[in-house]
Amino acid sequence: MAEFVPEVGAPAPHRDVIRLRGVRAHGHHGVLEHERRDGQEFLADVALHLALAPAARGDVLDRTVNYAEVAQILVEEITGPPVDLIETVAERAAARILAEHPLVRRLDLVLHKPSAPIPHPFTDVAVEITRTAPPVEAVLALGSNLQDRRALLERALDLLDGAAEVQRVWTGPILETDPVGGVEQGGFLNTTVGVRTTLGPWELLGLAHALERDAHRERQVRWGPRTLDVDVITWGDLMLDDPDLTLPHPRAHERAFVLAPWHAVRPDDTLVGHDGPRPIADLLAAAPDRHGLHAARQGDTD
Ligand code: PH2
Ligand code: MG
Ligand code: MG
Repeated sequence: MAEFVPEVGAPAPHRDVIRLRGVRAHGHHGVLEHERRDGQEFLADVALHLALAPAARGDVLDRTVNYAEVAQILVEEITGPPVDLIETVAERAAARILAEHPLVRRLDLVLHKPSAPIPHPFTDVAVEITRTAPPVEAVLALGSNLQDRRALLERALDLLDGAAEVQRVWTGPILETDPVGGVEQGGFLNTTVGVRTTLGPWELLGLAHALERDAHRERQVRWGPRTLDVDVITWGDLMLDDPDLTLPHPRAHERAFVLAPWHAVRPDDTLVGHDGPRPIADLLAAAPDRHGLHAARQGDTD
C-alpha cells in the first residue's frame, strides 16, 4: 500500500481522471415557455479527478467511483424539476456528485444544450464548471513501545507536518498506556491527531505506512511491540470495509489509548459507525483499558 506515497514529504501523488462523455437526457430547463412545455435534449460530460491506483491494484470497484452512478445523477438532474439556467443544472449535478462520491477530489462538468433557442445557426452551447471537494478531516492514532518512544512519536509528527496535502489541526497529549491485546510487552506511548487532508483514504494509509517505515517498523507479532504504529482511525464520515483498510478503525471505539488523547482536545467529537455517530466521551467512559492510562512524563523514553 505504501507505494501510493513513496516518500514522506514527497510531492502530492498524481491525480487520475475518469471521463464520462455525452450522457444524454430530455429535460425541461429554459427561460422560454416552449422549452418548459416541450423540453429538449441536454448532454453532460464530466471529468472526475481521484486516485485510481488503489482500485487498479486490487481490481476493486469500491476503491473508485462507479461511473454508472455518476451518469444516474446527471440524468436525474437533467430530467429533474425545471429551472431557467443550464448553470443551475450544472451546479446542482456537481454538488451532488461531490457529496455522494467523497473519493472524487475535483470535477469538471460540461452541460450542453445543442437545441437552445438561438435564432442563428450554431453547433452547440454549453457551460463548463470546475468544483473542488473541501479537505477531509481525518484522525490518526500513533503508538510506540520500543526504543526512544517519545522521540519516535515526535519525529512522526514532524514528518506528518512536512507531508504534502496534510495539515495537522489538533494534537492530543502523549499518554503512557498499558499494552492492550494480551501480548507480553512494554508500555506504550500513544497519541491521536486530527488532520485536514486532500489525500484519499488509501493515500493517507500509504503515508501512515511511510511513517512506520521511517521508524524501521518490523511487522512480526500481530499486536506485538513496535517502534511506531500509525493507524488511520477515520477519514471524514467514510465507512469502508476493504481488505486493506477498515473505516472507522475496527477497534478504535473500544480503545482508550486512541480515544483519551482525542477526547482531551476534542471532547465533543463523535465517531462514525453503522448505527450512527457515537460521542467519543461515551465510548471512552466504557473502554475496557480506560484505567491503564497515565500522563507521560516529559523526558520519558523507554
Ligand atoms: N497497539 C496495539 C495493541 N495494543 N496497546 C497500547 N496501550 N497502545 C497501542 O498503541 C497498542 C496496544 C496494536 O496496534
Ligand atoms: Mg494499531
Ligand atoms: Mg497499525
